[in-house]
Amino acid sequence: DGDSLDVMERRAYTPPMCEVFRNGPTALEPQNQYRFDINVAAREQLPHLIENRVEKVVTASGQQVEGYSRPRTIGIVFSGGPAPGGHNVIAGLYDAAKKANPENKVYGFILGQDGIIEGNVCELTDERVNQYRNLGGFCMIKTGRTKIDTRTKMRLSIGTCKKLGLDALVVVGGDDSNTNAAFMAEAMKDEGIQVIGVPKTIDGDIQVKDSEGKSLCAISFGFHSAARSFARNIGDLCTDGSSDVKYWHFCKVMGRVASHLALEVSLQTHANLTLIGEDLAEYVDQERVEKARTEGTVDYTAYGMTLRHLSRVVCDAIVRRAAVGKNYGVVVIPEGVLEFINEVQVFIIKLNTIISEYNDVHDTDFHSDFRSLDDKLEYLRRLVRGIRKMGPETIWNARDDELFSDIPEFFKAGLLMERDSHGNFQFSQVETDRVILELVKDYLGILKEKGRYKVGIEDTYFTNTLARAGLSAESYGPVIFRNYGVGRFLLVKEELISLKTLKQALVKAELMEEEDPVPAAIIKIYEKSVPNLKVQTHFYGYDGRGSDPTKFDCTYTYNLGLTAFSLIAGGSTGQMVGIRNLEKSFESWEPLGIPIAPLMHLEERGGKMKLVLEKSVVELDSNAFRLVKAMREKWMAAAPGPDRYRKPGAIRFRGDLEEDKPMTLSLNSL
Ligand code: FBP
Repeated sequence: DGDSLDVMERRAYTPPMCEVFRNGPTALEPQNQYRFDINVAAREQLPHLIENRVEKVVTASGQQVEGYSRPRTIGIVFSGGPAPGGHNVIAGLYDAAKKANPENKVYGFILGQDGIIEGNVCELTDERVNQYRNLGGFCMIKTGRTKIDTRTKMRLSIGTCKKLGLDALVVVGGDDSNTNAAFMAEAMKDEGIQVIGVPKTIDGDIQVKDSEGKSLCAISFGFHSAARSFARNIGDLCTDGSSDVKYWHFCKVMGRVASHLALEVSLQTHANLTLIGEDLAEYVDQERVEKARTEGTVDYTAYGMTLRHLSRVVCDAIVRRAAVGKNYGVVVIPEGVLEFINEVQVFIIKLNTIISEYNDVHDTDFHSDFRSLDDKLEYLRRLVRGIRKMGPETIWNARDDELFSDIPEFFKAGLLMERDSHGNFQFSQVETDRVILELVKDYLGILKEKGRYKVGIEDTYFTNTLARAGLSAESYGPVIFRNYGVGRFLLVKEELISLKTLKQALVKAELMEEEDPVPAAIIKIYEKSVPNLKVQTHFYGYDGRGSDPTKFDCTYTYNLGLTAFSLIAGGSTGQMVGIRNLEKSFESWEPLGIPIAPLMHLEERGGKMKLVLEKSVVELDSNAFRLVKAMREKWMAAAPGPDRYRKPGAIRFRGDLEEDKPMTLSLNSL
């Protein structure tokens, strides 16, 4: 049917199983050495799950063997964005279930949680599962973003599960979906239905440590494959860019909040500049802090980076590279970078609160009542005019309105866009790269006028010749060299008048005769020498989410599926599957059950504080970040000489694999 050899090879491949799964039936052993700081709200809202312990999958003995093999009916659902490896979670669960008892049934809910609410389900068969082994996407049963967050939805879901006679439900999802899994486990406990979560998300922001920093789940599945896919494309752009040397490539990479994917791409490609949101948030304007200190005040605005400052960081890279003749390069921008910019964050929170208050007061939906951007803006203006005050004080004041009116229209529309079902701001729908690019262009214009953005010298041979003519690169400004007739090269300065100076210098250096005319080619090159920023923008996200999994993700997810069955057979609920020691060799991998409830904390969502699984963001003292920081100058390559790009190449399924796990994972475990 036209499938490629790669696809056929993938389907036929069975990933290796952790040792404990090779030894027959399994049981669970509580691991009391792991402790968590428990949130009071989690204790109140999830009372049946809060005492759950970490559980290790071990070989079963005695009566445990019988319990493991008793017949079971299990449901599985994908929730949220796709991530490479999801099909292998199903394959692992299915294989383990059928091996434990051929009578076991596994159902797949179609289109995410909607499938549970509406009873849209199919029984999984060998044929169906085999078709998707080791292949990307969530195509087998599709996915969705609906959240089971009302009593009615919960009642309908319990109804579906009972009708199917489910013993257990496996939810494959990100932080919000695992949060939802915990609430479902709590609600379904009395019905005797177990709920198990599986840590999925290309964002890589489910990383679990206990309160003493012992790692239980170092990364969510899908991260490695998506990062490799992005890195391959961005690596190719580095090659293209340094070939025709005319474009700056602005690459936005997915990752709703945390910059893990951008960090991994940076390590994989050595792009010239990678913004890391968590790093920008830590920025302190020392000059302003000092100024305030001498005045005996505190300047809160000196902490954290502004949008304008961020654009200057990018401009600095462009200007510095141009100065050595490299008016091209590659910038990696994490999708969620704006989350770390104070002024944007303030807008997002204020707007979330306003929308949520509006919905509560009117018992309606803000986005349905105000469909166009103009209508939404008019509502905000009415708040300023005091027609509708929010709470004791107006949350949207004249200053907010003034600042907001400065923002480009498309960005305003982005900030006022509907939040997702979990109350998250939808960063992937905002053209973050465009927001930054507009500001960069503005500032570069200013720098160009001041003569600080100029294309410089790139060849030391010519630099030396220039020196012989009594001109240093520094004093002379932007020059371009080409092998044209006169004196083997021509030099051009930004202003036409400089041609005279140039000629004088060349004559003095006996590289040109006084009576020689200034060739027309000089004029042509002069035109070229005025720098002109040419930018191509790219978004890497949905493509990487749909890529086929790396060997690492194939093996990881297959074993997650096997572990999910062991947790079910061992009687767990409200646990998330995890594998410890992922950073070590496969022989050391240790399948676990991790309690979800103790990992939760309160977070602002849609203007309200909600109990959710805590996301992990890039730690600035991690080895991976420290390495990227230390290499920044080198990878920026704002000096004469070659760029330092690294070619990560395509995701390969066969042959020796150069690097078999995320670099961030390996570095952070050193
Ligand atoms: P999950 O957290 O569900 O895995 O999704 C992650 C993600 O891919 C983000 O990186 C991105 O911001 C978002 O989904 C895009 O969502 P949508 O698919 O709704 O456009």
